[in-house]
Amino acid sequence: MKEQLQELENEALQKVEEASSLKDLQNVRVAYLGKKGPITEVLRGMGKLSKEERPVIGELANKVRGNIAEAIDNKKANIEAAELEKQLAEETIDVTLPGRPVPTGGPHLLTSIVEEIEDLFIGMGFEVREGPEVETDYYNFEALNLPKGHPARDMQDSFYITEEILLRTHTSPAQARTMNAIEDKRPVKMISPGKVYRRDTDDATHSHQFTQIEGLYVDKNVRMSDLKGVLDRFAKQMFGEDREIRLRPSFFPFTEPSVEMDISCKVCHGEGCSVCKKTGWIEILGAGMVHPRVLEMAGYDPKVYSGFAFGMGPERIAMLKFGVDDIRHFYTNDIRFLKQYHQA
Ligand code: 2NL
Repeated sequence: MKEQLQELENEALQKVEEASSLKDLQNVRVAYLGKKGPITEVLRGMGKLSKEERPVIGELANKVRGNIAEAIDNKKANIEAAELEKQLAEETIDVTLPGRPVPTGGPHLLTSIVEEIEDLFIGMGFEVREGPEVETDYYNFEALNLPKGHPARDMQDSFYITEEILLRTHTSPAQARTMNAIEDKRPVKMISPGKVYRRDTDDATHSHQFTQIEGLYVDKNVRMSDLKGVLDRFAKQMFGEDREIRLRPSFFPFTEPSVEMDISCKVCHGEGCSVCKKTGWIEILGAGMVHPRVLEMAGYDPKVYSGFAFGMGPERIAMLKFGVDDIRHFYTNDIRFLKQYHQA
């Protein structure tokens, strides 16, 4: 029996030596150490041995089993190391391959347009000043010559937090606040971009939340021709040097006189087509000379100072510039829409 065990050991060690893969090794383990293997068999047959033989054979069988297991473990480590070595040698990185493109984000179309408009006015000496979106009735309406009960308040119905606090309906209150805060009443030349809110039903051209950019220039001797010159520059820089502007009389409670500005249609150059509804002109923004009462409420003497102001919707500017047909595209964040303008 001793010889049988010794032979088994030699045979198993030989097989371990010959194994060239983890699978071979596993087969050796099952064949020699498994439940149906020869060593288990020897141990099972121990009952038939004499009392003297039993511990000797038992010890030897355990030793043989230990030696085989150890040989398998060692060989396993060797094979694994060799496989890793082989993998490292084979799987080298080809640094000359082109990289995988990493998808990058970009500014939202509305952000790009607002920044373009800001840069344009900064170039003409305007400062960017922002104000709160949650406003008081005073700054949103009163200070802009829209007293309680004024019919124009209806058109700017808003979301009220209390009777006196609301979501602003335009960015004008930011300008009124800025004028108010200037203690030495020096000239003001600012633009004010930001979100505004109105109680409105959303459709292709209306949204209950949208953005505005307003401009204000208050100084001595500011005239309507200054307004026209600044807006003409804006229109040409934004839409093309071949564009003309035209001012039409209009009404805003905070300006007197008030105007609406159109730009010539680039499709028909003033001839009349479907883009401009056959008029040759496209409405871009509203403007006017700051109402003397608005100046006075902000602490500027209307006998000494005058000013112009204008307001526009960046969504509308972007829609005209890029032919966007639905204002809701700006807010629903469909990446297929937004991606088209990452270079804009
Ligand atoms: C429009 C018209 C306008 C103003 C905004 C303004 C601000 C102050 C004083 C006077 Cl502090 N006016 N802003 C003036 C005229 C028109 O906006 O259609 N916006 C989209």
